[in-house]
Amino acid sequence: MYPNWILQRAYLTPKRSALTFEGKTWNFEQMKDISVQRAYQLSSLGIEENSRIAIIGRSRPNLIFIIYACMHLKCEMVLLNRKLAIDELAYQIKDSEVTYVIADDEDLPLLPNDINVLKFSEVENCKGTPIQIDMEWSIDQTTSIMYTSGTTGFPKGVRQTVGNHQASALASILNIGLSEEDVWLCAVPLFHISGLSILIRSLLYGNAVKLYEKFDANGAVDDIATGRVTHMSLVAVMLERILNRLEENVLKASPKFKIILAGGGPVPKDYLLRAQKVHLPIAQTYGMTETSSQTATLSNQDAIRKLGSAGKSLFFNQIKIADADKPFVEGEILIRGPHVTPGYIGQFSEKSATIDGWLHTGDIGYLDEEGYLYVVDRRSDLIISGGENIYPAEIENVLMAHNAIREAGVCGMADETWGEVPIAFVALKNETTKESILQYCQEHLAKYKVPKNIYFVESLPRNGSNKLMRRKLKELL
Ligand code: S0N
Ligand code: AMP
Ligand code: MG
Ligand code: MG
Ligand code: MG
Repeated sequence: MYPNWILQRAYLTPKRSALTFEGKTWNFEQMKDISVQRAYQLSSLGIEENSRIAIIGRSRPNLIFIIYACMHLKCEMVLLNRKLAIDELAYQIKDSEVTYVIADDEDLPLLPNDINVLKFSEVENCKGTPIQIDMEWSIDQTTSIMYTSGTTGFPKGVRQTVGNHQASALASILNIGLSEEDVWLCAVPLFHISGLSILIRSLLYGNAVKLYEKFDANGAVDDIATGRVTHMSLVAVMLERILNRLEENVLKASPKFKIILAGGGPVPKDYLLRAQKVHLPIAQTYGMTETSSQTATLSNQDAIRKLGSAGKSLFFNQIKIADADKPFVEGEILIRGPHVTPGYIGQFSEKSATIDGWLHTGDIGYLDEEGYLYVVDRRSDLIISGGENIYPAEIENVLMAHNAIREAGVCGMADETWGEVPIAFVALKNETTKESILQYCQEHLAKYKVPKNIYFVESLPRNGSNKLMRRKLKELL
């Protein structure tokens, strides 16, 4: 058994800063008091211990209080991506069989009608009867569940356990180091592991988190240049915006600023070189929802010597390349370690996440002679736009449901702003317009998944067994 992270942290360092948001600060004792109160309130409103619930909300302190309250109740929390369309959220809510969706009042319009919703305001205004809060958690207990898209177009709910999160946070700190004054800037969504892992590290380490409701490059540059924050997690698009601001204003990172953890997709080498010039230390990292964040990380000292590498695996983790018996041979990246998910929920609950203990990522890479990982290609057809994953099949499924479309194929296209964006090729059976198709996509897909362009074609490239050859789509342009 392991201690309830929130109670243990409040016991160890009650007066240390835990969270700052828009000029207001909470220490760990206050975080505990508020979250315990919210747990009483949730319980009075019918949220049972160990039940599975979903949470949706803006990145604001009240979202964190609800998340911590659900941890006290040992609920399995499905963290919903608030950028998704109603159909996409409805699928996750149904697949996960949650008893309730606990929702920021502001997010009610995002949700389908036929579900049990508890509004943040209802929880906050409820009287709440004290209950016994468990001091101990078991290592196999599921803390969080995040949906991640798959090749079939049907997202899978990935379990992240107490043990996964602890192993991840410990491996991270053994690599990065820790001091009492550390402040981690969180401007990535809490519904992604990039964001949630910042909160969990804070509970385990006792360091403060500075939370932004939305990423704001000017604010981040100010915090980095003055040294008000020491760490930040981001994706390449955010780094680019920060570099532009630093360069435009002839600013440098404060010597107090320690590290940017850059992940969620490849970081262009040019950004790493630009970062050196403005004294911005960067650690490129390779990780995923299935590994509760980082698996391998490149230290800033190696940033130029091993330009483009995602570094070495962290202490408890192992990486190997399938069927590669020597360095520089490319193959599928396999991962093993205590941070790897035990599996999925819902319709994929029977599917094993690992084979012989190894997570088969689908990503292609190689290890160099010193054991540094290079990710050369991502898992089958995955498009990453600004750190959000998109599988062509999700978009193709929606397009095929349009009454004028006979066949549809989607692929990624390099994009200045987002790294990559989806584009679609369609063959029609009835007359329609591009506008009508885009309108239809907007109704059924998250905005970042709506194809940036639709091309009308006679037919799609297929192989002998009639399978769509997505890699040939671009040749139609
Ligand atoms: C890049 C972000 C911040 C962009 O959002 P922004 O600028 O706030 O946009 P909005 O104002 O909301 O909207 C403006 C218009 O832009 C469109 N839009 C927004 N985002 C995207 C997007 N990603 N792609 C395409 N279009 C987008 C809006 O639709 C809107 O359009 P219009 O004007 O038409 O209305 C935002 O996208 C963001 O926060 N991205 C990051 C998400 C993220 O965190 N991804 C990582 C997921 N992976 C993991 O968590 C595993 C890896 C990991 O753990 C990790 C990752 C990074 C760092 C560290 C780690 C770690 O290991 O710890
Ligand atoms: P997600 O689970 O949504 O975070 O997506 C994880 C996927 O992002 C991985 O399987 C990779 O395809 C990709 N990815 C993450 N980090 C990197 C990196 N450093 N370089 C290249 N691709 C990455
Ligand atoms: Mg109990
Ligand atoms: Mg994902
Ligand atoms: Mg946004």
